[in-house]
Amino acid sequence: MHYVPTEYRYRGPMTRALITGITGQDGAYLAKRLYDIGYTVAGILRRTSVPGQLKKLEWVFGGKIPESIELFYSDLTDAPSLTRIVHDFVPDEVYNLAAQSHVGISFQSPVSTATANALGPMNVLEACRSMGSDAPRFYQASTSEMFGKVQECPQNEATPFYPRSPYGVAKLFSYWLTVNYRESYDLFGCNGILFNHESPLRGENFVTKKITQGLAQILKGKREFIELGNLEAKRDWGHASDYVDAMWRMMQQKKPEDYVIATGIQHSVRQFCEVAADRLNLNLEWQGEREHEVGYSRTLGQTIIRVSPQYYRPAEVETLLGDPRKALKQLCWLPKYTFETLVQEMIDHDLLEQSGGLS
Ligand code: F7E
Repeated sequence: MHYVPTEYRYRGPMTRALITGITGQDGAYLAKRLYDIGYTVAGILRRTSVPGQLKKLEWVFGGKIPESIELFYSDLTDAPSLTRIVHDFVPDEVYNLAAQSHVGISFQSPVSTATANALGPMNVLEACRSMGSDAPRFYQASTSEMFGKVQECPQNEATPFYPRSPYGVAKLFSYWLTVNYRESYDLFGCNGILFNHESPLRGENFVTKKITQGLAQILKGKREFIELGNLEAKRDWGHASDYVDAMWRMMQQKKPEDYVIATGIQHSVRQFCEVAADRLNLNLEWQGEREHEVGYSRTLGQTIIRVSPQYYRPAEVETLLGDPRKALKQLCWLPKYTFETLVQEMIDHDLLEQSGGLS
């Protein structure tokens, strides 16, 4: 499954990778992946007063983060400190995963979203460029949100962009900046245009985790119902561990290019609810219409899903479906997870957590 042709440029166990956003879902999976194949891994994290910032990273390493993984405090808006870290650590590869990643919140907080998601990557790129001939390879976490109001279906690397949120607009800036640094300075910069990717480590305010965690809590009698927004939105959902493997593969290519990473299969939020509820034998039945619609569990004899317009977005991305053929062919990338195994893994994890089986 993870076959890598020998002509791929893998520089051996001395390779050094710096990951911004190492404490997030993708950062944690990528750190584990690179560590496992012998990289020296370092990460950048932001100082926060909220405890548990390292939880995801600890989870992927089975409880304890290896001591060899160096963690630097910085921020994508702190250009001098980013430059210092790049000069001190001297990475071969930089993965820029840090971002304000919630699309809905970007409408409420557009300036901080643009600062982190547009100016942030510029600071990281500048830090890389300042290394001159020792400049590391650079990966930018680009996103299917750039397709927004989709101009064709499915979306591939040539599909015109039409972002629909401050998040998508800011990410478009970084996408083009990466292309521009590649063309202007011969920097090895590539964009992974990743469609939605989930896992047990997904943040609690993204729809998939909200559903799997919420339904597990309902089953354990810890809450009555969950509230969701647009049930008709369609997404191409994959698993984060498969997607970080694609990130690494594009960084081993001879030439830097941009790749769509997706499964090529689409489901609606409604279907996600149905598959998740089915795994828990909740016998979900939809009743009513629009904001009066509810999901009723015949097993529990109660309403478990309500629709709340507070989760509607000012401009919605109704449908996303990726065409991953370039990645399949050039990167020999093949996802291991299906939609069903992804939902199952998230449900299993959240059920165990709600039963007190995970600390
Ligand atoms: O929403 C709808 C919502 O917040 C998915 C990020 O990783 O993927 C993610 O962005 C859909 C939207 O992800 C609720 O309106 C319904 O249509 O899980 P989400 P997203 O916005 O697609 C892309 C590729 C990224 O790059 C982003 O960083 O679900 N939806 N009800 C809801 N969404 C949320 N969050 N909460 C609800 O209650």
